[in-house]
Amino acid sequence: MSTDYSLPSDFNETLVSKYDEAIANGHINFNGELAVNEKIQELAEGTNINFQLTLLESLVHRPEKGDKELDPFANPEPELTIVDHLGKKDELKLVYNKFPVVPYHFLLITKDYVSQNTPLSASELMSMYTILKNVQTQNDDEWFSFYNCGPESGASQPHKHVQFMTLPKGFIPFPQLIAMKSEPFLPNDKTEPLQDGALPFAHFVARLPDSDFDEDDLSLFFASLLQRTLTTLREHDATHISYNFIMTTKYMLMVPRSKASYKNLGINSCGAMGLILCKNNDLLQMVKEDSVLTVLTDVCFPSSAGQKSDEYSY
Ligand code: B4P
Repeated sequence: MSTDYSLPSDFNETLVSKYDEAIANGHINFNGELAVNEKIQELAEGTNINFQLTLLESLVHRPEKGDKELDPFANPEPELTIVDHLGKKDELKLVYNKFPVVPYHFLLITKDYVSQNTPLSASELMSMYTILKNVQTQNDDEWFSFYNCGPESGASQPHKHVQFMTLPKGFIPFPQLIAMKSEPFLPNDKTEPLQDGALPFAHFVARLPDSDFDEDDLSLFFASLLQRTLTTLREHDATHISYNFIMTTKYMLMVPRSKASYKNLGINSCGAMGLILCKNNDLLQMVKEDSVLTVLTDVCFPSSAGQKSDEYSY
Protein backbone atom coordinates (compact mmCIF):
# COMPACT_ATOMS: atom_id res chain seq x y z
CA MET A 1 0.00 0.00 0.00
CA SER A 2 1.33 3.41 -0.99
CA THR A 3 0.71 6.42 1.23
CA ASP A 4 2.45 8.96 -0.96
CA TYR A 5 2.33 10.12 -4.56
CA SER A 6 4.00 7.16 -6.22
CA LEU A 7 1.91 5.12 -8.62
CA PRO A 8 2.23 1.36 -9.13
CA SER A 9 5.06 0.60 -11.60
CA ASP A 10 2.55 -1.00 -14.00
CA PHE A 11 0.13 1.98 -13.83
CA ASN A 12 0.19 2.78 -17.55
CA GLU A 13 -0.36 -0.85 -18.57
CA THR A 14 -3.18 -1.29 -16.04
CA LEU A 15 -4.85 1.96 -17.18
CA VAL A 16 -5.22 0.51 -20.68
CA SER A 17 -5.86 -3.19 -19.94
CA LYS A 18 -8.42 -2.66 -17.16
CA TYR A 19 -10.28 -0.10 -19.29
CA ASP A 20 -10.44 -2.50 -22.25
CA GLU A 21 -11.73 -5.23 -19.91
CA ALA A 22 -14.37 -2.91 -18.38
CA ILE A 23 -15.57 -1.93 -21.86
CA ALA A 24 -15.77 -5.59 -22.93
CA ASN A 25 -17.72 -6.51 -19.77
CA GLY A 26 -20.11 -3.54 -20.04
CA HIS A 27 -18.92 -1.81 -16.84
CA ILE A 28 -17.97 1.32 -18.83
CA ASN A 29 -20.49 2.86 -21.26
CA PHE A 30 -18.36 4.47 -23.96
CA ASN A 31 -20.29 7.31 -25.60
CA GLY A 32 -17.76 8.61 -28.08
CA GLU A 33 -18.25 6.28 -31.08
CA LEU A 34 -20.76 8.54 -32.78
CA ALA A 35 -19.08 11.82 -31.81
CA VAL A 36 -18.53 14.17 -34.75
CA ASN A 37 -15.63 16.55 -34.14
CA GLU A 38 -14.90 19.76 -35.98
CA LYS A 39 -11.86 21.92 -35.28
CA ILE A 40 -12.49 25.61 -35.89
CA GLN A 41 -10.74 28.91 -35.34
CA GLU A 42 -12.32 32.21 -34.34
CA LEU A 43 -10.66 35.57 -34.70
CA ALA A 44 -10.27 37.63 -31.52
CA GLU A 45 -8.61 41.02 -31.98
CA GLY A 46 -6.51 39.68 -34.86
CA THR A 47 -5.53 36.45 -33.05
CA ASN A 48 -6.82 33.04 -34.16
CA ILE A 49 -8.18 31.00 -31.23
CA ASN A 50 -8.51 27.20 -31.56
CA PHE A 51 -11.76 25.48 -30.64
CA GLN A 52 -13.25 22.05 -31.20
CA LEU A 53 -16.99 21.51 -31.56
CA THR A 54 -18.20 17.98 -30.76
CA LEU A 55 -21.68 16.86 -31.75
CA LEU A 56 -22.80 13.85 -29.72
CA GLU A 57 -26.49 13.04 -30.04
CA SER A 58 -26.17 9.54 -28.55
CA LEU A 59 -25.15 10.53 -25.01
CA VAL A 60 -27.09 7.79 -23.24
CA HIS A 61 -27.00 5.84 -19.96
CA ARG A 62 -26.18 9.04 -18.11
CA PRO A 63 -27.01 9.55 -14.42
CA GLU A 64 -29.14 12.49 -13.40
CA LYS A 65 -27.38 15.30 -11.56
CA GLY A 66 -25.85 13.61 -8.50
CA ASP A 67 -26.30 14.50 -4.86
CA LYS A 68 -24.68 13.47 -1.60
CA GLU A 69 -27.16 10.61 -1.10
CA LEU A 70 -26.93 9.28 -4.67
CA ASP A 71 -23.13 9.52 -4.73
CA PRO A 72 -21.46 7.42 -7.49
CA PHE A 73 -18.06 7.89 -5.85
CA ALA A 74 -19.04 6.66 -2.35
CA ASN A 75 -18.42 3.01 -3.23
CA PRO A 76 -16.79 2.85 -6.66
CA GLU A 77 -17.26 -0.43 -8.52
CA PRO A 78 -14.12 -2.65 -8.25
CA GLU A 79 -14.20 -3.02 -12.05
CA LEU A 80 -13.82 0.78 -12.34
CA THR A 81 -11.11 1.17 -9.70
CA ILE A 82 -7.59 1.69 -11.08
CA VAL A 83 -5.58 2.68 -7.98
CA ASP A 84 -6.87 2.19 -4.42
CA HIS A 85 -4.21 4.07 -2.46
CA LEU A 86 -2.93 7.52 -3.33
CA GLY A 87 -2.19 10.85 -1.66
CA LYS A 88 -0.25 12.06 1.33
CA LYS A 89 -2.71 10.47 3.76
CA ASP A 90 -3.90 7.71 1.45
CA GLU A 91 -7.09 9.76 1.05
CA LEU A 92 -7.49 9.44 -2.73
CA LYS A 93 -8.21 6.81 -5.36
CA LEU A 94 -8.39 6.61 -9.14
CA VAL A 95 -11.46 5.33 -10.99
CA TYR A 96 -12.57 5.28 -14.63
CA ASN A 97 -15.30 7.60 -15.83
CA LYS A 98 -18.25 5.25 -16.31
CA PHE A 99 -19.62 7.40 -19.17
CA PRO A 100 -16.61 8.58 -21.21
CA VAL A 101 -16.73 10.38 -24.53
CA VAL A 102 -12.95 10.04 -24.94
CA PRO A 103 -11.28 6.63 -24.26
CA TYR A 104 -9.39 6.05 -20.95
CA HIS A 105 -10.99 9.12 -19.31
CA PHE A 106 -10.45 8.64 -15.55
CA LEU A 107 -11.01 10.47 -12.28
CA LEU A 108 -9.15 11.16 -9.04
CA ILE A 109 -11.70 11.02 -6.20
CA THR A 110 -11.55 11.50 -2.46
CA LYS A 111 -12.28 8.30 -0.51
CA ASP A 112 -14.44 10.12 2.04
CA TYR A 113 -17.01 12.65 0.94
CA VAL A 114 -15.43 16.08 0.40
CA SER A 115 -17.35 18.90 -1.29
CA GLN A 116 -16.58 19.77 -4.92
CA ASN A 117 -16.80 23.42 -3.78
CA THR A 118 -13.46 23.19 -1.90
CA PRO A 119 -10.10 24.28 -3.36
CA LEU A 120 -7.57 21.62 -4.33
CA SER A 121 -5.22 20.54 -1.52
CA ALA A 122 -1.43 20.24 -1.82
CA SER A 123 -1.80 16.46 -1.82
CA GLU A 124 -4.44 16.56 -4.58
CA LEU A 125 -2.31 18.90 -6.71
CA MET A 126 0.81 16.78 -6.27
CA SER A 127 -1.12 13.59 -7.04
CA MET A 128 -2.46 15.23 -10.22
CA TYR A 129 1.01 16.30 -11.28
CA THR A 130 2.48 12.84 -10.61
CA ILE A 131 -0.30 11.18 -12.61
CA LEU A 132 0.16 13.60 -15.52
CA LYS A 133 3.93 12.98 -15.52
CA ASN A 134 3.29 9.22 -15.65
CA VAL A 135 0.61 9.14 -18.35
CA GLN A 136 2.49 11.67 -20.46
CA THR A 137 5.14 9.03 -21.16
CA GLN A 138 2.49 6.93 -22.96
CA ASN A 139 2.66 7.17 -26.81
CA ASP A 140 1.98 10.65 -28.22
CA ASP A 141 -1.26 11.44 -26.38
CA GLU A 142 -1.39 14.84 -24.66
CA TRP A 143 -3.12 14.50 -21.27
CA PHE A 144 -4.72 17.21 -19.19
CA SER A 145 -6.51 17.22 -15.85
CA PHE A 146 -9.49 19.38 -14.95
CA TYR A 147 -11.51 20.39 -11.93
CA ASN A 148 -15.00 21.90 -12.15
CA CYS A 149 -15.27 23.78 -8.86
CA GLY A 150 -18.40 25.47 -7.53
CA PRO A 151 -22.09 25.66 -8.46
CA GLU A 152 -21.60 27.52 -11.77
CA SER A 153 -18.60 25.51 -13.04
CA GLY A 154 -20.50 22.82 -14.95
CA ALA A 155 -20.00 20.10 -12.32
CA SER A 156 -22.86 17.66 -11.80
CA GLN A 157 -21.40 15.51 -9.01
CA PRO A 158 -20.87 17.16 -5.60
CA HIS A 159 -18.31 14.54 -4.32
CA LYS A 160 -14.81 15.92 -4.96
CA HIS A 161 -13.31 14.62 -8.22
CA VAL A 162 -10.64 15.73 -10.68
CA GLN A 163 -10.76 14.37 -14.23
CA PHE A 164 -8.02 13.23 -16.64
CA MET A 165 -8.49 13.15 -20.38
CA THR A 166 -6.47 13.25 -23.61
CA LEU A 167 -6.63 16.25 -25.94
CA PRO A 168 -7.89 15.77 -29.50
CA LYS A 169 -4.95 14.91 -31.79
CA GLY A 170 -3.27 18.05 -33.12
CA PHE A 171 -5.36 20.40 -30.96
CA ILE A 172 -3.39 23.15 -29.21
CA PRO A 173 -5.62 24.93 -26.67
CA PHE A 174 -5.22 28.69 -26.11
CA PRO A 175 -3.61 28.36 -22.61
CA GLN A 176 -0.84 26.21 -24.08
CA LEU A 177 -0.08 28.86 -26.70
CA ILE A 178 -0.04 31.53 -23.99
CA ALA A 179 2.22 29.46 -21.70
CA MET A 180 4.65 28.56 -24.50
CA LYS A 181 5.36 32.24 -25.13
CA SER A 182 6.25 32.92 -21.51
CA GLU A 183 8.85 32.34 -18.83
CA PRO A 184 7.93 30.04 -15.91
CA PHE A 185 5.62 31.73 -13.40
CA LEU A 186 7.10 33.06 -10.16
CA PRO A 187 4.33 33.46 -7.61
CA ASN A 188 5.02 36.75 -5.84
CA ASP A 189 3.42 40.16 -5.43
CA LYS A 190 4.99 41.57 -8.57
CA THR A 191 4.24 38.82 -11.09
CA GLU A 192 0.78 38.57 -12.63
CA PRO A 193 -0.48 35.32 -14.14
CA LEU A 194 -0.76 35.55 -17.93
CA GLN A 195 -3.85 36.74 -19.77
CA ASP A 196 -4.01 37.19 -23.55
CA GLY A 197 -5.53 40.64 -24.09
CA ALA A 198 -7.17 39.37 -27.28
CA LEU A 199 -9.51 37.06 -25.36
CA PRO A 200 -12.62 38.80 -24.00
CA PHE A 201 -13.05 36.66 -20.87
CA ALA A 202 -10.91 36.47 -17.70
CA HIS A 203 -8.43 33.55 -17.73
CA PHE A 204 -5.32 33.15 -15.60
CA VAL A 205 -2.40 31.10 -16.92
CA ALA A 206 0.80 30.07 -15.13
CA ARG A 207 3.56 28.28 -16.97
CA LEU A 208 5.11 25.66 -14.69
CA PRO A 209 8.90 25.50 -14.27
CA ASP A 210 10.78 22.91 -16.34
CA SER A 211 12.71 21.80 -13.24
CA ASP A 212 11.29 19.61 -10.49
CA PHE A 213 9.08 21.15 -7.85
CA ASP A 214 7.15 19.95 -4.84
CA GLU A 215 3.63 20.15 -3.43
CA ASP A 216 4.32 23.51 -1.72
CA ASP A 217 5.33 25.05 -5.06
CA LEU A 218 2.22 23.65 -6.74
CA SER A 219 0.04 25.02 -3.94
CA LEU A 220 1.60 28.48 -4.40
CA PHE A 221 0.91 28.45 -8.15
CA PHE A 222 -2.67 27.31 -7.54
CA ALA A 223 -3.20 29.89 -4.77
CA SER A 224 -1.93 32.70 -7.02
CA LEU A 225 -4.48 31.83 -9.71
CA LEU A 226 -7.22 31.43 -7.09
CA GLN A 227 -6.44 34.89 -5.65
CA ARG A 228 -7.01 36.48 -9.08
CA THR A 229 -10.17 34.44 -9.51
CA LEU A 230 -11.53 35.53 -6.11
CA THR A 231 -10.75 39.17 -6.92
CA THR A 232 -12.63 38.85 -10.25
CA LEU A 233 -15.62 37.23 -8.52
CA ARG A 234 -15.72 39.97 -5.88
CA GLU A 235 -15.40 42.77 -8.45
CA HIS A 236 -18.50 41.39 -10.19
CA ASP A 237 -20.46 40.79 -6.97
CA ALA A 238 -20.62 37.03 -7.52
CA THR A 239 -22.55 35.26 -4.77
CA HIS A 240 -20.65 31.98 -5.24
CA ILE A 241 -17.10 30.76 -5.87
CA SER A 242 -17.07 28.93 -9.22
CA TYR A 243 -14.15 28.33 -11.55
CA ASN A 244 -12.66 25.86 -13.98
CA PHE A 245 -9.13 24.66 -13.39
CA ILE A 246 -6.92 22.88 -15.94
CA MET A 247 -3.48 21.45 -15.27
CA THR A 248 -0.94 19.78 -17.56
CA THR A 249 2.73 19.07 -16.91
CA LYS A 250 3.46 22.46 -18.54
CA TYR A 251 0.88 24.94 -17.26
CA MET A 252 -2.14 25.73 -15.10
CA LEU A 253 -5.24 27.64 -16.25
CA MET A 254 -8.01 29.02 -14.06
CA VAL A 255 -11.19 30.58 -15.46
CA PRO A 256 -13.68 32.21 -13.07
CA ARG A 257 -17.29 31.37 -13.98
CA SER A 258 -20.41 33.51 -13.83
CA LYS A 259 -22.86 30.79 -14.90
CA ALA A 260 -22.96 27.10 -15.74
CA SER A 261 -24.57 27.31 -19.16
CA TYR A 262 -25.20 29.49 -22.20
CA LYS A 263 -28.86 29.13 -23.13
CA ASN A 264 -29.18 25.28 -22.88
CA LEU A 265 -25.52 24.52 -23.49
CA GLY A 266 -23.61 23.38 -20.38
CA ILE A 267 -19.98 24.50 -20.22
CA ASN A 268 -17.44 22.78 -17.95
CA SER A 269 -13.61 22.99 -17.81
CA CYS A 270 -13.29 21.30 -21.23
CA GLY A 271 -15.50 24.07 -22.63
CA ALA A 272 -13.50 26.78 -20.89
CA MET A 273 -10.36 25.57 -22.68
CA GLY A 274 -12.18 25.44 -26.02
CA LEU A 275 -13.64 21.90 -26.29
CA ILE A 276 -17.39 22.39 -26.70
CA LEU A 277 -19.68 19.37 -26.32
CA CYS A 278 -23.12 19.77 -27.99
CA LYS A 279 -25.73 17.13 -27.23
CA ASN A 280 -27.94 17.89 -30.24
CA ASN A 281 -27.72 19.57 -33.62
CA ASP A 282 -29.73 22.63 -32.52
CA LEU A 283 -27.08 23.40 -29.88
CA LEU A 284 -24.30 22.93 -32.43
CA GLN A 285 -25.99 25.32 -34.88
CA MET A 286 -26.55 27.83 -32.09
CA VAL A 287 -22.83 27.78 -31.19
CA LYS A 288 -21.88 28.22 -34.83
CA GLU A 289 -24.26 31.16 -35.25
CA ASP A 290 -23.43 32.89 -31.97
CA SER A 291 -19.69 31.91 -31.88
CA VAL A 292 -17.71 30.14 -29.15
CA LEU A 293 -16.24 33.45 -28.00
CA THR A 294 -19.76 34.76 -27.38
CA VAL A 295 -20.59 31.61 -25.39
CA LEU A 296 -17.45 31.85 -23.23
CA THR A 297 -17.82 35.61 -22.72
CA ASP A 298 -21.35 34.98 -21.45
CA VAL A 299 -20.50 32.19 -18.97
CA CYS A 300 -17.28 33.83 -17.71
CA PHE A 301 -16.31 37.35 -16.60
CA PRO A 302 -14.70 40.18 -18.60
CA SER A 303 -10.94 39.95 -19.07
CA SER A 304 -8.80 41.86 -16.61
CA ALA A 305 -5.67 41.71 -18.79
CA GLY A 306 -3.32 44.57 -17.99
CA GLN A 307 -4.92 45.20 -14.60
CA LYS A 308 -2.38 44.99 -11.76
CA SER A 309 -3.19 43.58 -8.34
CA ASP A 310 -3.43 46.28 -5.66
CA GLU A 311 -4.02 46.47 -1.92
CA TYR A 312 -7.71 45.65 -2.48
CA SER A 313 -6.93 42.43 -4.37
CA TYR A 314 -6.89 39.08 -2.62
P1 B4P B 1 -18.56 16.67 -13.30
O1 B4P B 1 -17.33 17.44 -12.94
O2 B4P B 1 -19.58 16.62 -12.21
O3 B4P B 1 -19.21 17.23 -14.62
P2 B4P B 1 -18.84 16.99 -16.17
O4 B4P B 1 -17.44 16.58 -16.36
O5 B4P B 1 -19.30 18.20 -16.90
O6 B4P B 1 -19.72 15.79 -16.50
P3 B4P B 1 -21.29 15.69 -16.43
O7 B4P B 1 -21.59 14.47 -15.65
O8 B4P B 1 -21.90 16.99 -15.96
O9 B4P B 1 -21.67 15.42 -17.89
P4 B4P B 1 -21.58 16.31 -19.22
O10 B4P B 1 -22.90 16.17 -19.83
O11 B4P B 1 -21.00 17.68 -19.00
O12 B4P B 1 -18.10 15.22 -13.67
C1 B4P B 1 -18.69 14.06 -13.17
C2 B4P B 1 -17.98 12.91 -13.85
O13 B4P B 1 -18.33 11.68 -13.19
C3 B4P B 1 -18.39 12.77 -15.31
O14 B4P B 1 -17.24 12.49 -16.05
C4 B4P B 1 -19.33 11.58 -15.26
O15 B4P B 1 -19.40 10.92 -16.49
C5 B4P B 1 -18.68 10.75 -14.17
N1 B4P B 1 -19.54 9.75 -13.53
C6 B4P B 1 -20.86 9.85 -13.27
N2 B4P B 1 -21.30 8.71 -12.66
C7 B4P B 1 -20.22 7.89 -12.52
C8 B4P B 1 -20.01 6.59 -11.98
N3 B4P B 1 -21.01 5.89 -11.45
N4 B4P B 1 -18.76 6.07 -11.99
C9 B4P B 1 -17.74 6.77 -12.55
N5 B4P B 1 -17.87 8.00 -13.09
C10 B4P B 1 -19.11 8.55 -13.08
O16 B4P B 1 -20.51 15.48 -20.05
C11 B4P B 1 -20.74 14.14 -20.41
C12 B4P B 1 -19.44 13.38 -20.39
O17 B4P B 1 -18.57 13.93 -21.37
C13 B4P B 1 -18.69 13.48 -19.08
O18 B4P B 1 -17.96 12.29 -18.91
C14 B4P B 1 -17.76 14.66 -19.31
O19 B4P B 1 -16.66 14.65 -18.45
C15 B4P B 1 -17.40 14.44 -20.76
N6 B4P B 1 -17.11 15.68 -21.48
C16 B4P B 1 -17.62 16.89 -21.25
N7 B4P B 1 -17.17 17.77 -22.16
C17 B4P B 1 -16.39 17.07 -22.99
C18 B4P B 1 -15.66 17.41 -24.17
N8 B4P B 1 -15.65 18.64 -24.64
N9 B4P B 1 -14.96 16.43 -24.77
C19 B4P B 1 -14.98 15.17 -24.29
N10 B4P B 1 -15.67 14.76 -23.21
C20 B4P B 1 -16.35 15.73 -22.57
